[in-house]
Amino acid sequence: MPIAISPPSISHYSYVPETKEKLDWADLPTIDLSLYGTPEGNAQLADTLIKAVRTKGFFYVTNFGISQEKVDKQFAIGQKFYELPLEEKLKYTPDLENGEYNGYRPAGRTVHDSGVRDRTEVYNIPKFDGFHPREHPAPVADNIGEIEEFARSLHDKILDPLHTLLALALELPPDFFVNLHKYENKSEDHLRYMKYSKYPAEDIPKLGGFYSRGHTDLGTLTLLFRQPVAALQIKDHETGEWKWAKPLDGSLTVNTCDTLSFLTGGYVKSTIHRVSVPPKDQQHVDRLGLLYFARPQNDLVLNTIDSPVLKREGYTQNEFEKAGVPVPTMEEFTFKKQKWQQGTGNKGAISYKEKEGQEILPGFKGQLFT
Ligand SMILES: O=C(O)CCC(=O)C(=O)O
Ligand SMILES: [Fe+2]
Repeated sequence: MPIAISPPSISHYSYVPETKEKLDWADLPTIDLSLYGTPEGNAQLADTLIKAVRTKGFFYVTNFGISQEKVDKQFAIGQKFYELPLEEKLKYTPDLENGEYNGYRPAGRTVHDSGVRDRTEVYNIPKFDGFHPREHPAPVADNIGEIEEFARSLHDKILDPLHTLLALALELPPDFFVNLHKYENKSEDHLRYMKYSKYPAEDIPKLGGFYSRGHTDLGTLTLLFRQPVAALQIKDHETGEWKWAKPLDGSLTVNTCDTLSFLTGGYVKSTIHRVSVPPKDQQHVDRLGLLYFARPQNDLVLNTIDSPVLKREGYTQNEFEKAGVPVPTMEEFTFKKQKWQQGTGNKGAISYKEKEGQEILPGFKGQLFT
């Protein structure tokens, strides 16, 4: 019988070599999901997880049960997408000024202090929950079944276990967070292919050291797949020091985000991270990223949850509640923060300085960090 071979162009992705430089790497805890599923394993992992998110805000996840081949295929699809001509990609740009974010975001909308523009492109693919129908260009449309399967597997194999562990750590019913993130409920989760194009050597000194400024993400958890160009840096909650996130084989990195901080009254902090200029031996390559942004259902009102741990520890009010302002729903918060992140005030491009400190909602300001 003939063997079906898929075209090499889409099934293959070559990773660039890792840096040889000695960087100040973060020492991050690991959630080994091969231990998940027994009462003892879950108790141990829940303890590691809550300590990780309260101290570092970032952790590795290993043994999550999705093959490297499936991950590589997603990078390959992302790469094919970015090879499309700009005019083709621009056909998929949503109303970024008003907080729409699924589809294509071109580079050049943010201006560094020196006047040099960013070189970061984003393609976001919404959750396949029936509420977000979208047209996609060929490299994505031709593989949409596999993309859906991959996105759903992230939910089942990674997010559900992490959400269960988090509920255990907060002494809540185990399905508490799983139920707020049900795949069939309308939410603004998305899968992202992200490309940071290399800069001409003469522009690198004009970047102030960063491809993008320090920020927090807006959802509950962000999953970042391993890619070898060192650039992601994390601000340690305890020491305030910036450390590099090391690309570890067979792992993904996870960070906690704004919504989890709201829901836990600040007990779990939203992690500050930034994208640095890569080390010298990697400045000549493009950096392709694969990410998944998890968010609870849109109609959730973002009040602090009722947890025995939070009560005992005194984390019973988030910033909205403390300020006595209306507490937004997830949908309201998402679109307002996306608008702040992506909007340029209809000018086409905006500086970091102009964005810093703008009010997103009463009780919550947009912050950028260096
Ligand atoms: O590319 C990275 O490593 C991080 C990207 C990031 O922080 C984001 O897209 O929110
Ligand atoms: Fe981020």
